Amino acid sequence: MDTFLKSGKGLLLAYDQGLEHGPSTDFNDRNIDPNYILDIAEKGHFTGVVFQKGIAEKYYNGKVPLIVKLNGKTNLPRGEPISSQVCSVQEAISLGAKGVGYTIYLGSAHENIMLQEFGEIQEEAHEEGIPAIAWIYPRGEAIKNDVAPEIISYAARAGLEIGADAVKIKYTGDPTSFRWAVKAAGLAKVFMSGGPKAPTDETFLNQVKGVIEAGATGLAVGRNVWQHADPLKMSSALSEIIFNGKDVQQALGMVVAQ
Ligand code: FBP
Repeated sequence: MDTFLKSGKGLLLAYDQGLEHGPSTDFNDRNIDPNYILDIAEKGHFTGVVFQKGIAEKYYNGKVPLIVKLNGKTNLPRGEPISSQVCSVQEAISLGAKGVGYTIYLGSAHENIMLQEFGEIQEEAHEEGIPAIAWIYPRGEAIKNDVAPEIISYAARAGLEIGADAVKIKYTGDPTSFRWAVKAAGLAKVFMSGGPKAPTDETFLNQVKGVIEAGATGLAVGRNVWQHADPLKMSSALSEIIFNGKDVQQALGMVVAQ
């Protein structure tokens, strides 16, 4: 995972929402352009950028280390969620990937298929000497609250046990319960998943601070950065918390600074 870390911490820019949510839900005239995202990734000093293979193939410019997501789904079908593999480890590497990502909907009636597929890509990735990162989102009929501390820590632990080098999980809402999730993940690095754009910058920065205080490695964020009016200022604020240990008020100063 070292390729994606700076002083042991990481800030990843996620941009697979076009497939996951559809263009009208998340994108506007600016952020629908992948070049806009690449620019933010570079100028915002992100330690990694996450694309599906189509975007990687047509836009990736080699400036920020690449993670290719190997599976995906749309939000159009109903029923138990399943995200199937759409790209191989070899193809990801040929596109310049230094790591691969895979989403598992833990608790779905189809979790067995995703666990098995992840097992295979984890072994291939390790044979190639690159990390396998698991987006682990508890989801489906069996999951009543997908951010309950016991569910999130279960996701983190499952990630460790299936060999993920890093897990991307949602925030539990407070540093104390998130600390348990980080502990459950053991030597697997923990990244918080950004989520929909928070109502205020302070709200989001508080979450990020809580996650770092809990011992997480960092953040894999999309919408809270590239939907922001000034993504580079938000990126600076995130860097101040994650890499420089600043508090929320100091980081907030970066967002409002002219
Ligand atoms: P955001 O920071 O925009 O939430 O991105 C993180 C992410 O994991 C993306 O990689 C992915 O597209 C999205 O969230 C999936 O969101 P969900 O499955 O919760 O709708």
